[in-house]
Amino acid sequence: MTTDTATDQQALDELSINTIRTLSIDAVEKASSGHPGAPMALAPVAYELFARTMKHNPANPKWFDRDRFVLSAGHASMLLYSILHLSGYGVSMDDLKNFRQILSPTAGHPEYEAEGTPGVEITTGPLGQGISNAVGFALAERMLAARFNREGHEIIDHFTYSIASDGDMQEGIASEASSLAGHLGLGRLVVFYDDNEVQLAGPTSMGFSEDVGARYEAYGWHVQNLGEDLALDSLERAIEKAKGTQDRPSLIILRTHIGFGSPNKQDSQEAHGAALGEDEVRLTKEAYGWDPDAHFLVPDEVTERFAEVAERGRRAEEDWAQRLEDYRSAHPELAEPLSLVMESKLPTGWQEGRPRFDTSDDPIATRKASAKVIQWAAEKVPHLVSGSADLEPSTNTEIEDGGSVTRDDYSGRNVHYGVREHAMAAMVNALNLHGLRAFGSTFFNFVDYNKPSVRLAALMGLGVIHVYTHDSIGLGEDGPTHQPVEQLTALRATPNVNVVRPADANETALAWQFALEQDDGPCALVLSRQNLPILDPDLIPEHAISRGAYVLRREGREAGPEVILIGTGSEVSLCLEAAELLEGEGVATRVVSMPCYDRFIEADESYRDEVLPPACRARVSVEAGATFGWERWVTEDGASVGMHGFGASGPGPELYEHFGFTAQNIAGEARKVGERLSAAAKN
Ligand SMILES: Cc1ncc(C[n+]2csc(CCOP(=O)(O)OP(=O)(O)O)c2C)c(N)n1
Ligand SMILES: [Mg+2]
Repeated sequence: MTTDTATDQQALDELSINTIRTLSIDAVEKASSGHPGAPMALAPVAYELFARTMKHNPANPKWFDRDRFVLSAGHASMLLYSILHLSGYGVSMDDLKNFRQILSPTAGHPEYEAEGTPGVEITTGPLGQGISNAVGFALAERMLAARFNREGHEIIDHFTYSIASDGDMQEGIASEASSLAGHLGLGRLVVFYDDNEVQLAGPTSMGFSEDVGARYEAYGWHVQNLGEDLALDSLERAIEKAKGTQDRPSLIILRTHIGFGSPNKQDSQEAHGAALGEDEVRLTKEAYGWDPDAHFLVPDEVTERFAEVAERGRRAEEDWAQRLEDYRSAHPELAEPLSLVMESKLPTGWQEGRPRFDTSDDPIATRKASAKVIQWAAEKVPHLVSGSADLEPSTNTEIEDGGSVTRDDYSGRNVHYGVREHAMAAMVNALNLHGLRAFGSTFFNFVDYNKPSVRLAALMGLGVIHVYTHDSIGLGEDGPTHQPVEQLTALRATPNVNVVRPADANETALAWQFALEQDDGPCALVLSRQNLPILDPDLIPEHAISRGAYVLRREGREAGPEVILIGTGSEVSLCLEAAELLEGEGVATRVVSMPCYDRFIEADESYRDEVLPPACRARVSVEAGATFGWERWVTEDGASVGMHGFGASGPGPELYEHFGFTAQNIAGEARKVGERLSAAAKN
């Protein structure tokens, strides 16, 4: 390259970077809301990644072997939208002009949807999530490489890049995930830390003074600090070094200036989360050598520059597609399992041979039944991957003979997340988005430790699964710190989550099948620690979970029930006992098992009326959790046996007595409801 062309190239790079900056500024200005400061500062990094470093094909954002990019600092969304637009992803100029408007693909924070904004790999915005998702993507890449790559066929061979801000670094989840990434030696992860010494409320010095680099070194990361040097060649050299360090994840620290180029707002929190204002925009554009009267301007040279990027990406994918064909003919036995991952699918006929438990079998905890079902599912679904936050001996979630995922061998099927529930859930989201059918597990009470990531899975419509055992006071002596009370209610209130609390081993088998079939929202499998009697499998319909509830015990008269007992999970058997007592007194009693409250809401009205005939208002719900929400099914005329405070430390069976979860008490509540209703009828 002659000096002249080098200078030309530099000028073109600079022009491209300023295009990212001004597009971001203009979009925020037009929306009168958003975050211009970070995109202005980080434009060189986005340009370096998308135009020079990353292996990606804008024409096919779903290319399987692409490098992944996660904008952990989701508030800087305009940085991503600008670079996606310029690179030729399906984000149009109109989309940029509609930044933050209803139904626009350029939402306030990047939102992933199956057929959503092209190039957005995962939803970010709640700080700390993205960097943890990036750890999950990097782990998925290694796990898939270990499964599928063969000598001379590196069919899975990509990197994960992320940009994280001060807020990301302050969040606990980032520490959890980064610690695990270091432990697992995820060398194909490259994170840029935007060390700009400013956050929303003011300078970071108000509440943040640790040495982030030293912290990441202690996690086992490779750390480089470029200071203020954001020259493209410096970035590129640092990235090359990071990529060359294959046994450790990399952190590249950049001392940037928020609101770069803005004469009055650079380095101030004022550039963080508000439009710069018309006058300041003019001054800033002038500082960039930009026409202050131009809006949403993309110079022709920049368009041409990115056309090269698109062309390079197209060729890269073409080359890979050829290699994939070669791979498939060299290893035909791997073609099918790889397709399942690439298409996030289950093998045809996988449901055959679902475990069945008999009434003559000993009572069994649903967590233990789940363990048996997991072995069956693991055999049928090769890309099923288990994991636990240090509780697999208790959640019974290990895939036997599946092996552990370690830094020396990623081919295992059990991920040991350590006591890092939040990072686990964020990583499970990414593992699933990368095609693995990964699930996490912990005690139900600790859903509070990972709920933010489960919520994002719900928002994204990801069919992730979480196994939550020790689901009530029934867990016993560990006491109220471990006994969930309000967790069922909280999860049920979260849109798009299927909360399944099976009543016995057979409902558990169905629940697993249901969970694995979900591909548009998460499923929480809420399981008991204590043993439960096995219900007659012939009484449990195939739609028991998908329709949410069913009649488990029919009343002993043609005219319909006088009383309906509605139970979930471990309380269903108690309802059956109570029904025997009531029926013995001549009260026609129906028992409804409701393993999935959420699904029952969505079931046809006619089906709901069949299960809960509107004429019968004497209804009692029984669940060892908060009663909040049960009015919906028992109506104002019914009653709810549930928890009205926290649990207590003591043996499980005694706690059940103590808190009124006995057949006698349930029957008593039903009688009271019946009496109240007949008294009202006489008045
Ligand atoms: C979990 C979470 N808490 C709070 C916020 C609101 N919020 C958005 S950005 C931000 C901090 C911004 O500081 P920094 O991360 O350094 O970004 P910068 O201003 O440097 O771009 C906060 C508190 C959030 N998005 N996520
Ligand atoms: Mg900051």
